[in-house]
Amino acid sequence: MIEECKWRGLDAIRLSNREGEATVTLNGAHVVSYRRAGGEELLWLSAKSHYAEGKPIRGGIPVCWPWFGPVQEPAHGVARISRWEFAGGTEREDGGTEGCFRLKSGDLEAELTVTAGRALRVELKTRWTGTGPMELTEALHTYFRISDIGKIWITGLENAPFVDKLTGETKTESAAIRIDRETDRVYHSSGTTELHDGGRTVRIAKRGSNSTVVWNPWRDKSIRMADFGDDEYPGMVCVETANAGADAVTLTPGEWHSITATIEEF
Ligand code: TA6
Repeated sequence: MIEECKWRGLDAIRLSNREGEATVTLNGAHVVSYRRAGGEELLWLSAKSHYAEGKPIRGGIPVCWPWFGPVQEPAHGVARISRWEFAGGTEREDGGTEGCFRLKSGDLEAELTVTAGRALRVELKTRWTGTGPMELTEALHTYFRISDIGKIWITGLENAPFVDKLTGETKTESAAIRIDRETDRVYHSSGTTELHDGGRTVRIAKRGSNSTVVWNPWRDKSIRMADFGDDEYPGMVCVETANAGADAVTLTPGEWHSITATIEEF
């Protein structure tokens, strides 16, 4: 089913079927909720988040585009604070329910396709219609709901080089990732990662992405963010499907570039 609805006062589209359900606000084409049939909410939302047109939502899957990070104002680009157009939906043969959202920003076009079913699939396509090459950085900045940051571990990034954004160093680690402090890492990796939380595993497979960002603000940074509760950090972790930093994508006029995250819970 594909329904227009209101979600915390925001215009949204709900995509639902026997296998799962997702909700996407037109503000930011922001996936704010996904659960598979019989499952619990996969995505984390801050109790302090803003829910207003033109403001970023703290949680869910912010679309960071056409730049990632504070490289320009606004941080993480314009997509997550812009109103996207809902361009229609499809009930797929494989049982998934798909919604397509579009945004035009100058000579850049973005198209986000969200598919809800047994898995959550998010594809962000970009086309540059200007002249000459254009450098793009981007992220599907996914916030995962977890039981406790001290109990989870992340696999799939062992031995992948990462930039530690807190120190600027480039390092590798051979072990699975466990988090016990503020963590902000941009891994150079095109591989699948898995988030392990007690008996549950969340698999994040991807295409067109050479960066995986792992982030938890811990307490001091949480206190500095007005839309993030001081003591909320233990309940979330970001594992982001991105092209960031040295993994920037150079677009030639007219070509479509695509990045996809497929998220499934076991
Ligand atoms: O993806 C991690 C990160 O780049 C962190 O450095 C932190 O800034 C986070 O994104 C949240 O950024 P935001 O602009 O949403 O507060």
